[in-house]
Amino acid sequence: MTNRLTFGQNTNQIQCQDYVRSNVTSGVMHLGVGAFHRAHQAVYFDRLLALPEGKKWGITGVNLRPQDSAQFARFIEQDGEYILKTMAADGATVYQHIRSLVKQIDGAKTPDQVDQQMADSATQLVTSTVTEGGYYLDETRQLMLDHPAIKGDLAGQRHTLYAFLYAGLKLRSQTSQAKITLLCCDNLRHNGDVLKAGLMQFLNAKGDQALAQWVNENVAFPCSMVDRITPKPSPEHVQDVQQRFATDDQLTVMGEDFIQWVVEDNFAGAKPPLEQVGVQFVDQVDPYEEAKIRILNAGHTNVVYQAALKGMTYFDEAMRDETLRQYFRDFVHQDAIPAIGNSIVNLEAYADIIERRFSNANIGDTVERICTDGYAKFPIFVYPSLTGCYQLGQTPSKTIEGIAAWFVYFQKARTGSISTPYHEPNLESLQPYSDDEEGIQAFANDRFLWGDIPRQHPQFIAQLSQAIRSMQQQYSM
Ligand code: CS2
Repeated sequence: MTNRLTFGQNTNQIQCQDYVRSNVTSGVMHLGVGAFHRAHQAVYFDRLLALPEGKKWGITGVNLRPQDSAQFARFIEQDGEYILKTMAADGATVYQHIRSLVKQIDGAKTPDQVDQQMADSATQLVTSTVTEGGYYLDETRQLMLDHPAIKGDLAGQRHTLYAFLYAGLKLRSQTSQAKITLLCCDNLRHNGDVLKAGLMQFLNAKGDQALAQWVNENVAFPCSMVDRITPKPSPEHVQDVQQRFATDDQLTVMGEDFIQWVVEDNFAGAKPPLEQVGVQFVDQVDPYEEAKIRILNAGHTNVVYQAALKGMTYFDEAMRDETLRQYFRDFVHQDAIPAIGNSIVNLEAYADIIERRFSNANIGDTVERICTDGYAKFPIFVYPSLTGCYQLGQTPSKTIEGIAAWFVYFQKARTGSISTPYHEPNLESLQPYSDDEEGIQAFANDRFLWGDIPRQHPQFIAQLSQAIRSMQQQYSM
C-alpha cells in the first residue's frame, strides 16, 4: 500500500507538470537517489514526461546503501513523489510537485530486482550520483583494488556502484543484449571517462573478459556537467511545505533557482529528447566542466574552511564578509581563470554569476555541508588550478591559502576546537598529518591530493607550509 502525497490546501501555489503518471513507463534508472538527484536530474525528466514523446522516460530510483534504506522506505511509501522548493536570491520561491521517479527499488535489500531492471531492454539509460569519493580511483585513475569495499565487491558483495553495474550489465549481456548508456552525474572532471575506467578495471579484476568486450561494444559513457546548489533542507523548510500544503511530505528537497545540465552527445541506443526541456547536448563537455569545477566547486572548497574558521554557519555569510569575498574574487581571477586559459565559456561573466549564487541567503546552504568530504574534493576541484598556475610560472598563492585553511580546520576538528562538524569519509588518510613541521611536510607530499606537484614544483612545499603557519597564527592555534 502506498501513501501517495496529498495536498489539503494552497494547491494553486504548487507547480505540477501535466502528465498522467500511470501512462509513464521507466526508461531510466538512477543509482543513488539523494537530494541532488531529486533536485536536478529528476526535475528535467519530470518536464520531459509532460511532452508527448517523453512518456517512456520515467525514472526507476535505486538505493544502493544499507544506511539509506530507512529513508528510502519512506520514499517508497510516498511513491517517489515529493515537493521541491527552490529559492532565488531575491526571495522568489517556487514549489514543484515532482513525480518522475515512477518506480523504486531498494538495491541494498533486493539487488536482484536492480539487475532485472538494468537488463530490461526498456531501460536505455542509467544515471548515477554516488559522490566524488564513490568511484574508488586513485590519483592515476587506478581502481583501489585493496580498498575493503572493492575487495568485498570483487568477492560478490554489493558495496559500490561497480558491483551493481557488474551484475546488471552481465544479465543484460546474456538476455536482452540491448545497448545502453551510463551517464555519470557526479562532480568529477571527465566523469564519463572516470566511470568507464573504474568499471573496466573492475571487470578485469573480476576476470570477466567477455563482459568487458560486451561493454566496450554496447555501452556509452558520456561526460556531463550538472549544476544546482542543493542544501540539506532544514526542518523549517520541511515544516513550511507540510503546513502550507497540509501534506505529509517528509522528503522535501530544496535548491537554488539556477539549474544547468550539459551532456556529451554520445549515447548508445535511445537518447531522451532532453534538449526540449533545457539540457544542452554538446560535442565536448570539457569547457563547461572545467569552468564549473574550477570556479564554483573550487570556489566553495577554497572559501569554506576559512568561513568555518571564522565561525560562520551559512555560506552566503562568506560573501558578505569583505575579506572572504575579495579572497574568492582573487582566487578566481589570479589562479582559476589563468589556469583554465582559453575557453568557449565567458569565464568572467560566469564567475560573476557564481558570486551571485554564492550570495543567495534564502537557501541557507551550510558551511557544514560544503566542508564535507574535503579529501575527495581537493584533488578534483583545487588541484587543476594549482598545477595550472605552476605550469604558467605563477605562484597559486590564493589556492594555497584555501588548502592551508583546510589543514588548520581539520586540526581543529580533530581536537574538537571548532564548532563546524567535519564529515570526512577519508579521515584515516588525514590521520598521519600531525600539527607540526613533520605533519605539514607529509601533508604537502600526499600523492592522492597533490600528485606530482611536490616533485615538479618543490617550492609548493615551502609555500604551503608558510601559508599554514600564517593561517595558524591568524586562527590562534
Ligand atoms: C559543492 C557542490 O559541496 C560541494 O562541493 O561545491 O555540492 C555544489 O553545491 C554543487 O556542485 C552545485 O552544483
